[in-house]
Amino acid sequence: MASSHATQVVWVVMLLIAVGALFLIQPGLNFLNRKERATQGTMEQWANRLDQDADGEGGYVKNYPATLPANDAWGRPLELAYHNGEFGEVLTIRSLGKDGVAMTGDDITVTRSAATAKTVGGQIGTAAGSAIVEAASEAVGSAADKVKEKGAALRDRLKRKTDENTGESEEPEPASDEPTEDPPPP
Ligand SMILES: [Ca+2]
Repeated sequence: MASSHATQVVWVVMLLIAVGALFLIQPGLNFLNRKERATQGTMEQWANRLDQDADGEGGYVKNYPATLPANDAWGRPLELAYHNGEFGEVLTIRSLGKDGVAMTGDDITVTRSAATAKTVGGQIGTAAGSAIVEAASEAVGSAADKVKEKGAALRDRLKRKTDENTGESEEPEPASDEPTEDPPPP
């Protein structure tokens, strides 16, 4: 009984140590995340500011040097670069991250595109528009064909009925009088 009690005490103490360790580690992790979050916030503000310098034709007016007059949370200046994207110029703001070395895993980047909503919307709108028109005319075309086929089939049937009634036709009823179905997809 006594040894079982001792075992329980050991477990409780170990549990307390584990919980205590978590509490000690937690602030350290938060502190690291705080620096990254602060850097990200600064970068977003700069990105929004620079994004307003879009020239309306898919480019940017460049009012700032490649080294921005702003630092990340590790005290190093943020870097600014431009490149041509699919719909317009793209600006990238980069923090070298904790290690201070460019192009490593801890870098933080924020991007904006100079393609205005209007430009992109216009292009997408045009593409989507012609796709819709194409699809619609195909649908209308095939519907019209269907109607025509059905009409022809109906006419044939009526004609046969009339012929039967007047006794002028000896034609047997075909097994399938609906050869109008689309062929099965490949
Ligand atoms: Ca880095």
